[in-house]
Amino acid sequence: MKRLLTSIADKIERGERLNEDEALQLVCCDDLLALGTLAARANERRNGARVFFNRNRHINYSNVCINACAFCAFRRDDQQEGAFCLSPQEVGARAAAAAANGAREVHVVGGLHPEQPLSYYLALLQAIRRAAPAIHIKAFTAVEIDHLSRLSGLPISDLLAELRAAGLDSLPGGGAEIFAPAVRRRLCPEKISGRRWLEIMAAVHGAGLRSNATMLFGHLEDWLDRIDHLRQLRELQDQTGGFMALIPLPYQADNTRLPGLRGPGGVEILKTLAISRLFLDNFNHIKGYWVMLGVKLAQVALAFGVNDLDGTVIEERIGHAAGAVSPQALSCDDLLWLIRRAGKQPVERDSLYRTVREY
Ligand code: V47
Repeated sequence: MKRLLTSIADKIERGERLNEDEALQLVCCDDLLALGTLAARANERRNGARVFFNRNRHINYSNVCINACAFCAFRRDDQQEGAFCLSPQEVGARAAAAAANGAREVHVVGGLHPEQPLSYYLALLQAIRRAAPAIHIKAFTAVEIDHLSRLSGLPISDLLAELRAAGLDSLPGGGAEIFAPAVRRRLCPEKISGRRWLEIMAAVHGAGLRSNATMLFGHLEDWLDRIDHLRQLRELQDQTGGFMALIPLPYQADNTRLPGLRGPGGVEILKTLAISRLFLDNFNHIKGYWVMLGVKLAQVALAFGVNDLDGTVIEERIGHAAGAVSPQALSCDDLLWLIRRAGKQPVERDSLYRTVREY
């Protein structure tokens, strides 16, 4: 193992790419701290001591969804108790309030609604744009984009052009889950395939929009599936360069339909973050999403290759429906404190990772 770690350390210093075999060998490494040190070094070569955050607000416009993913505690059937669908005016009002509080970005996602036409989604974007003209609108996962394309009959490129004209600025990374078809069949059988998710992201990047990517882990998949997922993201990134960050999402188990699963423990989460950092040599940023990691583990993750803590978030529903124990929001002071106490330099960024302020 020592020899493997040394040869990987050499590769990192030379800026060479790890292959899948090497990534799988790292999985067998029981020396968590050595693995973390390697990932931290890979990150440091890229980002130094800088750790990014932004002032953002999540807005979930609806929890009504025609899919019924087994891991999702957020979705409801139309008419079911607790189902909601916000009007464009309500979404606009939330964006205006967020902007008044200093937010630079809204992150807007929801379920696949059975009734709402494309005009509803365009109205959402227009309402935000009117209410908060300067705010960056990061909206709609590849899964929603596929849904809108099917319901409107528009090819993806035309659809993206319409959404852009209405205010869309970039796309979040949700809905990727884990690409392996055998896992997806049990986890989210109605959802678009991993291949389709990648195809849509290729079109998004081809249209000149940037996006993120996610990996949902710690449920039915194994390490081979995780490395395969990362490999496919790396290959697309080689072609397009359009991904900004990977967000590894540890599975939250409450109120879901995967009986007997607890989600990954802290050691497995840190290992997954570190291996993601080491393997994805063409991603600039690995985001530690404190909502799902927990605030304190997200801070520790800054020593395991993570260089971005997402942002203030303000109102989160998807992870909390599944039992996430984190708060709803962090203040800028909280984020600054976490980053500084990890021995790092806080950098407030915009949605495209341009520096807003160095602290
Ligand atoms: O797509 C759903 C995941 C995602 C559970 O792009 C769950 O900047 C864990 O994508 N346990 C939404 N995860 C969150 C997301 C995201 C978050 C922060 C930043 C960005 C970004 C994207 O949450 C869903 C799904 O993959 N999810 N249920 C669960 N029980």
